[in-house]
Amino acid sequence: ELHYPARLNCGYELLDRTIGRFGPDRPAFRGGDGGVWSYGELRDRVDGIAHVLTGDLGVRPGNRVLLRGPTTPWLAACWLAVMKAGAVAVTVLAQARSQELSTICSLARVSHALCDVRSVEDLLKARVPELLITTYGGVAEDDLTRLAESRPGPYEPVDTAADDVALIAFTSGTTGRPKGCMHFHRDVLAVADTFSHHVLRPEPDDVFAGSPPLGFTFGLGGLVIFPLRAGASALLLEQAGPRQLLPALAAHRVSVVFTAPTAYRVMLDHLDGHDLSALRRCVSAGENLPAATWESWYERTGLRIINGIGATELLHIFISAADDAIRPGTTGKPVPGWQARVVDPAGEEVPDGEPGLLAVRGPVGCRYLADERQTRYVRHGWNITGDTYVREPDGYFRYVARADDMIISSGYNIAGPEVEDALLRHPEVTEAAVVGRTDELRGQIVVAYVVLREGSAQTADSLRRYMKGELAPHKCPRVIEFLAALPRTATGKLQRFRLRGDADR
Ligand code: 3SK
Repeated sequence: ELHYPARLNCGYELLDRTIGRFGPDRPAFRGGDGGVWSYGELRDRVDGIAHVLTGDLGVRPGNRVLLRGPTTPWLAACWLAVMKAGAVAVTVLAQARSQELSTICSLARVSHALCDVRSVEDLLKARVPELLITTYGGVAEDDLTRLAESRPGPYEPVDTAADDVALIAFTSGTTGRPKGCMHFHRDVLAVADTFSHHVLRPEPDDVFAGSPPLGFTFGLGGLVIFPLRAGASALLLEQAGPRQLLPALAAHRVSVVFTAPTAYRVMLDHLDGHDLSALRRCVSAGENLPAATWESWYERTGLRIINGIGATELLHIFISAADDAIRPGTTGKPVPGWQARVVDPAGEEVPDGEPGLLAVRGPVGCRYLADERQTRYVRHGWNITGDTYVREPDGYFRYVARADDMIISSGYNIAGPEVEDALLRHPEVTEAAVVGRTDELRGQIVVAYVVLREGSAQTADSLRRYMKGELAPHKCPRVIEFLAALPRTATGKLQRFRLRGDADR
Protein backbone atom coordinates (compact mmCIF):
# COMPACT_ATOMS: atom_id res chain seq x y z
CA GLU A 1 0.00 0.00 0.00
CA LEU A 2 1.08 3.55 -0.71
CA HIS A 3 1.55 5.98 2.14
CA TYR A 4 1.96 9.68 1.54
CA PRO A 5 2.30 12.44 4.13
CA ALA A 6 -0.85 14.47 4.82
CA ARG A 7 0.76 17.59 3.32
CA LEU A 8 2.09 17.05 -0.15
CA ASN A 9 2.68 19.11 -3.28
CA CYS A 10 3.09 16.91 -6.36
CA GLY A 11 4.85 19.67 -8.34
CA TYR A 12 7.51 19.94 -5.65
CA GLU A 13 7.80 16.14 -5.41
CA LEU A 14 8.23 15.65 -9.14
CA LEU A 15 10.70 18.45 -9.66
CA ASP A 16 12.54 19.66 -6.55
CA ARG A 17 12.62 16.26 -4.87
CA THR A 18 13.99 14.67 -8.04
CA ILE A 19 16.65 17.37 -8.31
CA GLY A 20 17.51 16.60 -4.68
CA ARG A 21 18.16 12.97 -5.70
CA PHE A 22 19.89 13.38 -9.05
CA GLY A 23 21.15 16.99 -9.19
CA PRO A 24 20.10 19.80 -11.57
CA ASP A 25 22.25 18.98 -14.59
CA ARG A 26 20.53 15.95 -16.11
CA PRO A 27 18.22 16.53 -19.07
CA ALA A 28 14.52 16.84 -18.22
CA PHE A 29 12.81 17.79 -21.49
CA ARG A 30 13.82 17.95 -25.12
CA GLY A 31 11.61 19.92 -27.46
CA GLY A 32 10.88 18.78 -31.00
CA ASP A 33 13.28 21.58 -32.09
CA GLY A 34 16.15 19.72 -30.39
CA GLY A 35 16.48 22.21 -27.48
CA VAL A 36 17.25 20.52 -24.17
CA TRP A 37 16.08 21.77 -20.76
CA SER A 38 18.05 20.45 -17.81
CA TYR A 39 16.22 19.82 -14.54
CA GLY A 40 17.78 23.01 -13.17
CA GLU A 41 16.60 25.07 -16.15
CA LEU A 42 13.15 23.52 -15.90
CA ARG A 43 12.93 24.46 -12.24
CA ASP A 44 14.03 28.05 -12.96
CA ARG A 45 11.25 28.39 -15.56
CA VAL A 46 8.63 26.66 -13.43
CA ASP A 47 9.44 28.86 -10.46
CA GLY A 48 9.37 31.97 -12.67
CA ILE A 49 5.89 31.00 -13.96
CA ALA A 50 4.70 30.26 -10.41
CA HIS A 51 5.90 33.73 -9.29
CA VAL A 52 3.93 35.29 -12.17
CA LEU A 53 0.86 33.21 -11.33
CA THR A 54 0.65 34.16 -7.69
CA GLY A 55 2.21 37.63 -8.00
CA ASP A 56 1.19 39.29 -11.27
CA LEU A 57 -1.93 37.25 -12.05
CA GLY A 58 -3.34 36.93 -8.54
CA VAL A 59 -3.88 33.16 -8.71
CA ARG A 60 -4.83 31.79 -5.28
CA PRO A 61 -4.72 28.15 -4.05
CA GLY A 62 -7.67 26.25 -5.45
CA ASN A 63 -8.20 28.62 -8.42
CA ARG A 64 -8.74 26.71 -11.64
CA VAL A 65 -6.23 27.39 -14.41
CA LEU A 66 -6.89 26.15 -17.93
CA LEU A 67 -3.83 24.91 -19.81
CA ARG A 68 -3.99 24.79 -23.56
CA GLY A 69 -1.41 24.23 -26.26
CA PRO A 70 0.54 21.66 -28.23
CA THR A 71 2.91 19.35 -26.41
CA THR A 72 5.97 21.46 -25.57
CA PRO A 73 8.34 21.87 -22.60
CA TRP A 74 6.59 25.22 -21.88
CA LEU A 75 3.21 23.51 -21.51
CA ALA A 76 4.74 20.96 -19.13
CA ALA A 77 6.42 23.80 -17.18
CA CYS A 78 3.07 25.62 -16.87
CA TRP A 79 1.47 22.46 -15.48
CA LEU A 80 4.23 22.07 -12.88
CA ALA A 81 3.98 25.75 -11.94
CA VAL A 82 0.22 25.47 -11.40
CA MET A 83 0.91 22.47 -9.12
CA LYS A 84 3.55 24.36 -7.12
CA ALA A 85 1.23 27.37 -6.82
CA GLY A 86 -1.44 25.13 -5.24
CA ALA A 87 -3.90 25.93 -8.03
CA VAL A 88 -5.86 23.37 -10.04
CA ALA A 89 -4.79 22.58 -13.60
CA VAL A 90 -7.68 22.11 -16.00
CA THR A 91 -6.33 20.14 -18.92
CA VAL A 92 -7.96 20.00 -22.32
CA LEU A 93 -6.95 18.68 -25.67
CA ALA A 94 -5.44 21.17 -28.11
CA GLN A 95 -8.20 20.10 -30.53
CA ALA A 96 -10.98 21.41 -28.24
CA ARG A 97 -12.75 24.25 -30.04
CA SER A 98 -14.55 27.32 -28.69
CA GLN A 99 -17.90 25.67 -27.86
CA GLU A 100 -16.23 22.87 -25.88
CA LEU A 101 -13.82 25.31 -24.22
CA SER A 102 -16.70 27.47 -23.13
CA THR A 103 -18.54 24.46 -21.61
CA ILE A 104 -15.38 23.30 -19.82
CA CYS A 105 -14.54 26.75 -18.43
CA SER A 106 -18.02 27.15 -17.08
CA LEU A 107 -18.23 23.60 -15.60
CA ALA A 108 -14.83 23.94 -13.92
CA ARG A 109 -15.26 27.63 -13.01
CA VAL A 110 -11.96 28.46 -14.65
CA SER A 111 -10.59 31.87 -13.66
CA HIS A 112 -7.25 31.92 -15.50
CA ALA A 113 -5.84 30.38 -18.66
CA LEU A 114 -2.26 29.80 -19.76
CA CYS A 115 -2.36 29.31 -23.50
CA ASP A 116 0.22 28.73 -26.21
CA VAL A 117 0.16 31.90 -28.30
CA ARG A 118 -0.58 29.77 -31.39
CA SER A 119 -3.74 28.26 -29.83
CA VAL A 120 -5.33 31.36 -28.38
CA GLU A 121 -7.84 32.13 -31.12
CA ASP A 122 -10.42 29.48 -30.15
CA LEU A 123 -10.10 30.44 -26.51
CA LEU A 124 -10.82 34.08 -27.30
CA LYS A 125 -13.77 32.98 -29.45
CA ALA A 126 -15.16 31.04 -26.46
CA ARG A 127 -15.81 34.43 -24.80
CA VAL A 128 -15.55 33.09 -21.26
CA PRO A 129 -16.68 35.85 -18.86
CA GLU A 130 -13.90 37.22 -16.63
CA LEU A 131 -11.34 34.69 -17.84
CA LEU A 132 -7.81 36.10 -17.54
CA ILE A 133 -5.85 34.69 -20.49
CA THR A 134 -2.05 34.77 -20.51
CA THR A 135 -0.18 33.50 -23.54
CA TYR A 136 3.21 31.83 -23.63
CA GLY A 137 5.69 31.12 -26.41
CA GLY A 138 5.30 34.58 -27.97
CA VAL A 139 7.47 37.68 -28.11
CA ALA A 140 5.18 40.30 -26.55
CA GLU A 141 6.33 42.10 -23.39
CA ASP A 142 3.52 40.52 -21.37
CA ASP A 143 4.05 37.02 -22.74
CA LEU A 144 4.44 34.51 -19.90
CA THR A 145 7.73 33.28 -21.34
CA ARG A 146 9.26 36.74 -20.88
CA LEU A 147 7.49 37.54 -17.63
CA ALA A 148 8.76 34.31 -16.07
CA GLU A 149 12.34 35.20 -16.97
CA SER A 150 11.95 38.52 -15.21
CA ARG A 151 10.86 36.89 -11.93
CA PRO A 152 13.98 34.90 -10.91
CA GLY A 153 14.60 33.15 -7.64
CA PRO A 154 13.26 30.04 -5.97
CA TYR A 155 9.51 29.69 -5.46
CA GLU A 156 8.34 28.20 -2.18
CA PRO A 157 5.61 25.68 -3.11
CA VAL A 158 2.18 26.20 -1.62
CA ASP A 159 1.61 23.86 1.32
CA THR A 160 -1.13 21.71 -0.22
CA ALA A 161 -2.82 18.72 1.38
CA ALA A 162 -2.23 15.33 -0.23
CA ASP A 163 -5.93 15.23 -1.03
CA ASP A 164 -6.32 18.75 -2.35
CA VAL A 165 -7.48 18.69 -5.95
CA ALA A 166 -4.50 19.23 -8.27
CA LEU A 167 -6.01 18.43 -11.63
CA ILE A 168 -9.34 18.39 -13.43
CA ALA A 169 -8.92 16.26 -16.54
CA PHE A 170 -11.69 16.53 -19.07
CA THR A 171 -12.84 13.61 -21.12
CA SER A 172 -15.57 13.48 -23.70
CA GLY A 173 -15.36 9.70 -23.78
CA THR A 174 -16.17 8.33 -27.21
CA THR A 175 -19.56 10.00 -27.33
CA GLY A 176 -19.35 13.72 -26.69
CA ARG A 177 -20.56 15.29 -23.41
CA PRO A 178 -17.49 16.54 -21.47
CA LYS A 179 -16.93 15.25 -17.92
CA GLY A 180 -14.32 16.68 -15.56
CA CYS A 181 -12.38 14.14 -13.48
CA MET A 182 -10.83 15.57 -10.32
CA HIS A 183 -7.52 14.18 -9.10
CA PHE A 184 -5.57 14.91 -5.93
CA HIS A 185 -1.88 15.70 -5.45
CA ARG A 186 -1.37 12.19 -4.10
CA ASP A 187 -3.10 10.65 -7.15
CA VAL A 188 -0.45 12.15 -9.42
CA LEU A 189 2.29 10.39 -7.45
CA ALA A 190 0.23 7.21 -7.03
CA VAL A 191 0.09 6.48 -10.78
CA ALA A 192 3.87 6.88 -10.95
CA ASP A 193 4.36 4.70 -7.88
CA THR A 194 2.07 1.92 -9.17
CA PHE A 195 2.07 1.43 -12.96
CA SER A 196 5.34 3.22 -13.70
CA HIS A 197 7.29 1.94 -10.72
CA HIS A 198 6.12 -1.70 -10.81
CA VAL A 199 5.44 -2.37 -14.49
CA LEU A 200 7.46 0.12 -16.53
CA ARG A 201 10.40 0.29 -14.13
CA PRO A 202 12.12 3.32 -15.70
CA GLU A 203 15.79 4.19 -15.22
CA PRO A 204 17.22 7.73 -14.91
CA ASP A 205 18.88 7.35 -18.32
CA ASP A 206 15.60 6.58 -20.08
CA VAL A 207 14.32 8.91 -22.78
CA PHE A 208 10.51 8.91 -22.97
CA ALA A 209 8.42 9.93 -25.98
CA GLY A 210 4.99 9.24 -27.35
CA SER A 211 1.92 10.41 -29.19
CA PRO A 212 -0.71 11.17 -26.53
CA PRO A 213 -0.93 14.91 -25.84
CA LEU A 214 -0.45 16.37 -22.36
CA GLY A 215 -4.14 17.27 -22.26
CA PHE A 216 -4.87 13.53 -22.11
CA THR A 217 -3.82 11.89 -18.85
CA PHE A 218 -2.25 9.04 -20.85
CA GLY A 219 0.23 11.62 -22.17
CA LEU A 220 0.56 13.66 -18.97
CA GLY A 221 1.57 10.48 -17.13
CA GLY A 222 3.79 9.00 -19.82
CA LEU A 223 5.57 12.19 -20.82
CA VAL A 224 5.74 14.28 -17.63
CA ILE A 225 4.82 12.47 -14.41
CA PHE A 226 6.64 9.15 -15.00
CA PRO A 227 9.90 10.49 -16.42
CA LEU A 228 10.21 13.20 -13.75
CA ARG A 229 9.43 10.80 -10.91
CA ALA A 230 12.28 8.58 -12.18
CA GLY A 231 14.80 11.39 -12.91
CA ALA A 232 14.60 10.50 -16.62
CA SER A 233 13.94 12.78 -19.61
CA ALA A 234 11.15 13.16 -22.16
CA LEU A 235 11.08 14.22 -25.77
CA LEU A 236 8.01 16.46 -26.17
CA LEU A 237 6.84 16.45 -29.78
CA GLU A 238 4.25 18.88 -31.10
CA GLN A 239 3.54 16.61 -34.05
CA ALA A 240 3.50 13.03 -32.87
CA GLY A 241 1.50 11.08 -35.42
CA PRO A 242 3.05 7.69 -36.25
CA ARG A 243 4.85 9.13 -39.31
CA GLN A 244 6.61 11.74 -37.10
CA LEU A 245 7.03 9.51 -34.07
CA LEU A 246 9.00 6.78 -35.81
CA PRO A 247 11.88 8.96 -37.09
CA ALA A 248 11.93 10.80 -33.72
CA LEU A 249 12.32 7.50 -31.84
CA ALA A 250 15.39 6.77 -33.93
CA ALA A 251 16.89 10.29 -34.02
CA HIS A 252 16.59 10.90 -30.25
CA ARG A 253 17.41 7.33 -29.18
CA VAL A 254 14.12 7.06 -27.32
CA SER A 255 14.00 4.14 -24.90
CA VAL A 256 10.37 4.30 -23.65
CA VAL A 257 7.47 4.98 -25.98
CA PHE A 258 3.78 5.53 -25.18
CA THR A 259 1.31 5.27 -28.00
CA ALA A 260 -1.89 3.59 -29.18
CA PRO A 261 -2.40 0.33 -31.10
CA THR A 262 -3.16 2.15 -34.37
CA ALA A 263 0.22 3.91 -34.24
CA TYR A 264 2.04 0.59 -33.78
CA ARG A 265 0.22 -0.72 -36.86
CA VAL A 266 1.14 2.31 -38.97
CA MET A 267 4.77 2.26 -37.73
CA LEU A 268 5.01 -1.42 -38.71
CA ASP A 269 4.50 -0.40 -42.33
CA HIS A 270 7.38 2.08 -42.21
CA LEU A 271 9.96 0.46 -39.93
CA ASP A 272 12.63 -0.11 -42.57
CA GLY A 273 15.64 2.18 -42.23
CA HIS A 274 14.81 3.32 -38.69
CA ASP A 275 17.25 2.44 -35.94
CA LEU A 276 15.18 1.55 -32.87
CA SER A 277 18.07 -0.05 -31.00
CA ALA A 278 17.65 2.28 -27.98
CA LEU A 279 14.00 1.31 -27.53
CA ARG A 280 13.36 -1.05 -24.59
CA ARG A 281 9.80 -0.28 -23.45
CA CYS A 282 6.76 0.08 -25.73
CA VAL A 283 3.49 0.91 -23.98
CA SER A 284 0.11 0.61 -25.69
CA ALA A 285 -3.13 1.92 -24.18
CA GLY A 286 -6.09 4.05 -25.10
CA GLU A 287 -7.69 1.17 -26.95
CA ASN A 288 -7.62 -2.60 -27.05
CA LEU A 289 -4.36 -3.97 -28.45
CA PRO A 290 -5.16 -6.80 -30.90
CA ALA A 291 -2.95 -9.88 -30.52
CA ALA A 292 -2.13 -9.60 -34.24
CA THR A 293 -0.54 -6.17 -33.68
CA TRP A 294 1.40 -7.38 -30.63
CA GLU A 295 2.78 -10.34 -32.60
CA SER A 296 3.77 -8.36 -35.69
CA TRP A 297 5.57 -5.76 -33.55
CA TYR A 298 7.42 -8.51 -31.67
CA GLU A 299 8.37 -10.28 -34.90
CA ARG A 300 9.74 -7.12 -36.50
CA THR A 301 11.41 -5.42 -33.50
CA GLY A 302 11.97 -8.15 -30.92
CA LEU A 303 10.15 -5.89 -28.41
CA ARG A 304 7.14 -7.00 -26.37
CA ILE A 305 4.50 -4.32 -26.19
CA ILE A 306 3.32 -3.54 -22.65
CA ASN A 307 -0.44 -3.48 -23.05
CA GLY A 308 -2.53 -1.58 -20.50
CA ILE A 309 -5.97 -0.30 -19.75
CA GLY A 310 -6.33 3.11 -18.17
CA ALA A 311 -8.99 5.76 -17.86
CA THR A 312 -9.10 9.51 -17.37
CA GLU A 313 -11.38 8.76 -14.38
CA LEU A 314 -8.57 6.75 -12.76
CA LEU A 315 -5.78 8.94 -14.14
CA HIS A 316 -3.66 6.18 -15.70
CA ILE A 317 -3.12 2.46 -16.23
CA PHE A 318 -4.44 -0.05 -13.70
CA ILE A 319 -4.19 -3.42 -15.48
CA SER A 320 -1.03 -4.33 -17.39
CA ALA A 321 1.96 -6.68 -17.58
CA ALA A 322 5.59 -6.45 -18.68
CA ASP A 323 8.37 -8.78 -19.83
CA ASP A 324 7.82 -12.49 -19.19
CA ALA A 325 4.49 -11.76 -17.47
CA ILE A 326 2.99 -10.61 -20.78
CA ARG A 327 0.36 -12.87 -22.33
CA PRO A 328 -0.50 -11.56 -25.81
CA GLY A 329 -4.24 -11.23 -26.34
CA THR A 330 -4.78 -10.23 -22.70
CA THR A 331 -4.33 -6.86 -20.99
CA GLY A 332 -2.50 -8.40 -18.02
CA LYS A 333 -3.13 -8.42 -14.28
CA PRO A 334 -4.05 -5.66 -11.83
CA VAL A 335 -1.04 -3.40 -11.36
CA PRO A 336 0.34 -3.76 -7.79
CA GLY A 337 -1.74 -1.45 -5.59
CA TRP A 338 -4.89 -2.04 -7.70
CA GLN A 339 -7.62 -4.68 -7.49
CA ALA A 340 -9.86 -5.80 -10.34
CA ARG A 341 -12.78 -8.18 -10.77
CA VAL A 342 -15.46 -9.03 -13.29
CA VAL A 343 -19.03 -8.51 -12.11
CA ASP A 344 -22.62 -8.80 -13.28
CA PRO A 345 -24.90 -5.73 -13.42
CA ALA A 346 -25.83 -6.31 -9.74
CA GLY A 347 -22.17 -6.12 -8.74
CA GLU A 348 -21.75 -9.85 -8.03
CA GLU A 349 -18.52 -11.43 -9.22
CA VAL A 350 -19.01 -13.73 -12.25
CA PRO A 351 -17.08 -17.02 -12.54
CA ASP A 352 -13.68 -17.01 -14.23
CA GLY A 353 -13.96 -17.45 -17.99
CA GLU A 354 -17.31 -15.66 -18.21
CA PRO A 355 -17.71 -12.13 -19.54
CA GLY A 356 -18.93 -9.33 -17.29
CA LEU A 357 -18.26 -5.73 -16.34
CA LEU A 358 -14.75 -4.73 -15.32
CA ALA A 359 -14.70 -3.30 -11.77
CA VAL A 360 -11.50 -1.83 -10.32
CA ARG A 361 -10.36 -0.04 -7.20
CA GLY A 362 -7.03 1.31 -6.07
CA PRO A 363 -5.21 4.41 -4.93
CA VAL A 364 -7.05 6.67 -7.42
CA GLY A 365 -10.83 6.85 -7.69
CA CYS A 366 -13.31 8.47 -10.05
CA ARG A 367 -14.54 11.86 -8.84
CA TYR A 368 -16.57 13.56 -11.52
CA LEU A 369 -17.02 17.28 -11.16
CA ALA A 370 -20.75 17.85 -10.54
CA ASP A 371 -21.96 15.10 -12.86
CA GLU A 372 -24.81 12.66 -12.33
CA ARG A 373 -22.79 9.96 -14.11
CA GLN A 374 -20.75 9.55 -10.88
CA THR A 375 -23.25 7.08 -9.39
CA ARG A 376 -23.08 4.94 -12.53
CA TYR A 377 -19.27 4.88 -12.56
CA VAL A 378 -18.70 4.17 -8.86
CA ARG A 379 -20.84 1.37 -7.42
CA HIS A 380 -20.30 -0.28 -4.02
CA GLY A 381 -16.84 1.30 -3.84
CA TRP A 382 -15.77 -0.15 -7.21
CA ASN A 383 -15.14 1.83 -10.38
CA ILE A 384 -17.13 0.37 -13.27
CA THR A 385 -15.14 1.32 -16.34
CA GLY A 386 -17.73 0.38 -18.97
CA ASP A 387 -15.59 -2.40 -20.45
CA THR A 388 -16.62 -6.02 -20.79
CA TYR A 389 -13.80 -8.31 -19.65
CA VAL A 390 -13.14 -11.96 -18.89
CA ARG A 391 -10.90 -13.00 -16.01
CA GLU A 392 -9.06 -16.15 -17.08
CA PRO A 393 -8.51 -18.93 -14.52
CA ASP A 394 -4.83 -17.91 -14.26
CA GLY A 395 -5.83 -14.37 -13.18
CA TYR A 396 -5.20 -12.60 -16.51
CA PHE A 397 -7.81 -10.10 -17.67
CA ARG A 398 -8.91 -10.34 -21.30
CA TYR A 399 -10.73 -7.49 -23.01
CA VAL A 400 -13.96 -8.43 -24.78
CA ALA A 401 -15.56 -5.12 -25.82
CA ARG A 402 -16.87 -1.85 -24.46
CA ALA A 403 -19.94 -2.93 -22.50
CA ASP A 404 -22.28 -1.16 -24.93
CA ASP A 405 -20.47 -2.47 -28.01
CA MET A 406 -21.51 -6.12 -27.80
CA ILE A 407 -23.36 -7.27 -30.91
CA ILE A 408 -26.31 -9.63 -30.46
CA SER A 409 -27.13 -11.42 -33.70
CA SER A 410 -29.61 -14.31 -33.96
CA GLY A 411 -29.21 -14.80 -30.21
CA TYR A 412 -25.39 -14.99 -30.33
CA ASN A 413 -23.27 -12.51 -28.33
CA ILE A 414 -20.47 -11.32 -30.58
CA ALA A 415 -17.59 -9.11 -29.46
CA GLY A 416 -16.58 -6.62 -32.17
CA PRO A 417 -12.87 -6.69 -31.17
CA GLU A 418 -12.62 -10.44 -31.82
CA VAL A 419 -13.86 -9.92 -35.38
CA GLU A 420 -11.56 -6.89 -35.76
CA ASP A 421 -8.60 -8.96 -34.61
CA ALA A 422 -9.33 -11.55 -37.32
CA LEU A 423 -9.61 -8.84 -39.98
CA LEU A 424 -6.33 -7.28 -38.84
CA ARG A 425 -4.55 -10.59 -39.39
CA HIS A 426 -5.15 -10.09 -43.11
CA PRO A 427 -1.92 -8.61 -44.50
CA GLU A 428 -3.75 -5.97 -46.55
CA VAL A 429 -5.95 -4.63 -43.72
CA THR A 430 -4.57 -1.72 -41.65
CA GLU A 431 -7.66 -0.72 -39.64
CA ALA A 432 -10.95 -2.44 -38.87
CA ALA A 433 -14.02 -1.56 -36.84
CA VAL A 434 -16.91 -3.93 -36.33
CA VAL A 435 -20.36 -2.85 -35.18
CA GLY A 436 -23.90 -4.21 -35.02
CA ARG A 437 -26.54 -2.89 -37.41
CA THR A 438 -30.26 -3.33 -36.65
CA ASP A 439 -31.80 -6.12 -38.72
CA GLU A 440 -35.42 -7.24 -38.70
CA LEU A 441 -34.63 -10.92 -38.99
CA ARG A 442 -31.58 -11.30 -36.73
CA GLY A 443 -31.92 -8.38 -34.32
CA GLN A 444 -28.48 -7.17 -35.39
CA ILE A 445 -26.02 -8.13 -38.10
CA VAL A 446 -22.23 -7.84 -38.00
CA VAL A 447 -20.93 -4.97 -40.13
CA ALA A 448 -17.22 -4.34 -40.68
CA TYR A 449 -15.61 -1.06 -41.70
CA VAL A 450 -12.16 -1.64 -43.14
CA VAL A 451 -9.20 0.53 -44.14
CA LEU A 452 -7.03 -1.26 -46.69
CA ARG A 453 -3.28 -0.86 -47.26
CA GLU A 454 -2.43 1.43 -50.14
CA GLY A 455 -2.71 -0.38 -53.47
CA SER A 456 -4.72 -3.32 -52.13
CA ALA A 457 -7.26 -4.80 -54.55
CA GLN A 458 -9.30 -6.63 -51.88
CA THR A 459 -13.06 -6.54 -52.31
CA ALA A 460 -15.87 -7.16 -49.83
CA ASP A 461 -16.33 -10.64 -51.35
CA SER A 462 -12.66 -11.61 -51.12
CA LEU A 463 -12.48 -10.42 -47.48
CA ARG A 464 -15.69 -12.26 -46.60
CA ARG A 465 -14.17 -15.46 -48.05
CA TYR A 466 -11.02 -14.90 -45.98
CA MET A 467 -13.07 -14.33 -42.80
CA LYS A 468 -14.93 -17.63 -43.26
CA GLY A 469 -11.60 -19.38 -42.81
CA GLU A 470 -10.87 -17.41 -39.63
CA LEU A 471 -14.07 -17.31 -37.56
CA ALA A 472 -17.26 -19.20 -36.80
CA PRO A 473 -19.91 -18.33 -39.44
CA HIS A 474 -22.14 -16.32 -37.05
CA LYS A 475 -19.21 -13.98 -36.27
CA CYS A 476 -18.30 -13.28 -39.90
CA PRO A 477 -19.34 -9.83 -41.13
CA ARG A 478 -22.40 -9.89 -43.38
CA VAL A 479 -21.52 -6.45 -44.69
CA ILE A 480 -18.01 -5.10 -45.33
CA GLU A 481 -17.54 -1.46 -46.24
CA PHE A 482 -14.30 0.31 -47.07
CA LEU A 483 -13.27 3.67 -45.62
CA ALA A 484 -10.20 5.89 -46.08
CA ALA A 485 -9.96 6.30 -42.27
CA LEU A 486 -11.99 5.32 -39.21
CA PRO A 487 -13.73 8.01 -37.13
CA ARG A 488 -11.73 8.65 -33.96
CA THR A 489 -11.80 11.04 -31.00
CA ALA A 490 -8.99 13.55 -30.54
CA THR A 491 -7.32 11.01 -28.23
CA GLY A 492 -7.47 8.35 -30.93
CA LYS A 493 -10.33 6.25 -29.59
CA LEU A 494 -12.60 4.67 -32.15
CA GLN A 495 -16.06 6.24 -32.29
CA ARG A 496 -18.15 3.15 -32.96
CA PHE A 497 -21.35 5.09 -32.35
CA ARG A 498 -20.64 7.09 -35.51
CA LEU A 499 -20.37 3.90 -37.53
CA ARG A 500 -23.58 2.59 -36.00
CA GLY A 501 -25.21 5.91 -36.88
CA ASP A 502 -26.46 6.50 -33.30
CA ALA A 503 -27.31 9.99 -32.18
CA ASP A 504 -24.73 11.52 -29.76
CA ARG A 505 -25.27 10.07 -26.31
O1 3SK B 1 -8.36 6.52 -21.60
C1 3SK B 1 -7.43 5.75 -21.67
O2 3SK B 1 -7.53 4.83 -22.41
C2 3SK B 1 -6.14 5.89 -20.87
C3 3SK B 1 -5.20 4.96 -21.06
C4 3SK B 1 -4.03 5.01 -20.34
C5 3SK B 1 -3.79 5.99 -19.47
C6 3SK B 1 -4.71 6.94 -19.29
C7 3SK B 1 -5.89 6.90 -20.00
C8 3SK B 1 -6.85 8.01 -19.79
